[in-house]
Amino acid sequence: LPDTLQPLICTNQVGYELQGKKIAVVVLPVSGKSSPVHAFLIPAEGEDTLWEGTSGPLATDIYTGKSCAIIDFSSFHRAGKYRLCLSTGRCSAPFVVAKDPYAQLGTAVLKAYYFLRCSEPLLPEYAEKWARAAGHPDTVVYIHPSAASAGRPVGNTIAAPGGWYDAGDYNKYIVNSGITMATLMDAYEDMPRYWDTLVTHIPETGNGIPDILNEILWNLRWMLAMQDPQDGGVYHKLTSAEFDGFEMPSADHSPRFVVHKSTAATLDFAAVMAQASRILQAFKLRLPGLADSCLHAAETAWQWALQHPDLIYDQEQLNQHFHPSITTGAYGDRHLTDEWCWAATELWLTTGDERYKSRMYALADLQPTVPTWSDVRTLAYFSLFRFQRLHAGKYANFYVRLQQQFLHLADSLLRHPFAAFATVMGGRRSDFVWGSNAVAANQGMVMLYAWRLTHNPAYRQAAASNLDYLLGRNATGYCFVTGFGTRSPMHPHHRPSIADGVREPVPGLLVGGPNPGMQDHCNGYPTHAADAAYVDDSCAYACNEIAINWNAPLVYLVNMLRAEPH
Ligand code: 9MR
Repeated sequence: LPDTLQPLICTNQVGYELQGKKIAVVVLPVSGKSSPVHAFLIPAEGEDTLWEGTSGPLATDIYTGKSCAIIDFSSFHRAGKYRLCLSTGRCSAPFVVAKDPYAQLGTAVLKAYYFLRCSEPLLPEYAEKWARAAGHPDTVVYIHPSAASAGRPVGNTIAAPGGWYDAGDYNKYIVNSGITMATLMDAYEDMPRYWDTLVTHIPETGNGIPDILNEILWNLRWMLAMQDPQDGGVYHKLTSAEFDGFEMPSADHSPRFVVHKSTAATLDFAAVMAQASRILQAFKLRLPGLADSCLHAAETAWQWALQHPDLIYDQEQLNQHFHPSITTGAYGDRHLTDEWCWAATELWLTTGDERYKSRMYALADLQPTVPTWSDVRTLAYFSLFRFQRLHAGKYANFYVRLQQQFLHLADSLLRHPFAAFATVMGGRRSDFVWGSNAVAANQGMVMLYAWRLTHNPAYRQAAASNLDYLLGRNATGYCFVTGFGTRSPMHPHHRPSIADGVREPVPGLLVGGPNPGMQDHCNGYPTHAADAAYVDDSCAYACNEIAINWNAPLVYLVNMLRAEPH
């Protein structure tokens, strides 16, 4: 039979935790089939049947209409490498069942940030075959708008080197750095000891600071340079006027600009700096002055925001008035209540200063949501839950209310799973947006916080179901992390991966995932069905790009599951 007429056996291609739920989904090529499916496990090398079982009644994938059979082999508890087979003789690719199946993955998804570093050469010692020359020194960056002479900008400049490229493009955006940094710092603050032993082999390794913080510091220093020391406001982004071609970083010499101070960027910056300041307190000897500088940066940013409470980044409008036109990512956000709450909360947690209280209290009127770059309210919840002990006395009621609201969000996700794949992800059509894979990872994070608050194992299981989704138990049959699993993206929309002449893409990167919006108009999408609208093609930036804010919740999810095994 041709492949399209064969059942698709979807497993977590990286592997299953020995003590965890073990589910595979068989997607049948036809719809409306209802007799259960029989499956059995065999060793990767061998024929003996080690486990066999039958699915329950088939469920319909509400997006594709296909019939799905859920094979639950959780009762199988032997570590090893296996294949799951059907009575037709068709088998899955080999996958492992292990006590600690995500050790390499947990490291690689963090190491991915090293590969995204701007202004620094990636040395073969650390980057292996993906070594490359430095690009974009960003030591001379024009303050937009700027006049031009002989085709080059002229005017005032700042230096803002370093940081990570945002995604498959070579620009650096404060708003998106904000949520990314917070998520990585959450991972650090929620499991500080875990990171003592996780080494990513980067130039800073061994300097007495855990590598996750070393990597965070690389972007933190860039962010600090994006603040105007004169007034405390923060530039929205550092960018070329247009997206660059598909070339290596070192080949791009187009002029770079910092563009428009915005309230969203400044508040996100304030939140990040406040959180960084309290983390870096513990490293004062190795990083003298840095914790204090971060706090000062946070407070001056907050003051600027008070004076400019609603300076929205509206790229189209700016382009009507200023030159050159800027057509790169906008990260324009018109609703700033959540940014205010988040910045106020982080500043309050770090300083204890009651000035931030009223803005933080506004959280009580905002229902928690799954975080995205434009909606950061739940980042405030995450930090508040981490420092519960501070909520005695007059804060007790506020805290109890937030906890109820938060568990309401977690329960609503739990109550509406995607039945065909038994994952939280996909339970709502609206899960399939640009960057849907980050929705899955962020839902996983929400579930892990709910688990830590209640110790109810159903939440941990739900988080793991979304990791299974990302690693292959989904309608596309792809493991969405480059370099992992048996079928993973080979052509992500990531300029170095396209231009470096190396067959394998840079590893450890989570691609955007199914997105029926298909805004890239790339040919080759197999379907409009929300959960299967994915194509592994570098032109498909709406589903196959990579981005710092998508990897970060995966760093959290994978490593928290490792840090807190069953
Ligand atoms: O992740 C962003 C997504 O939510 C937006 O819908 C999309 C269109 O504005 O932009 C995405 O972010 C991209 C950014 O604008 C530029 N760098 C690449 C980002 C990932 O595609």
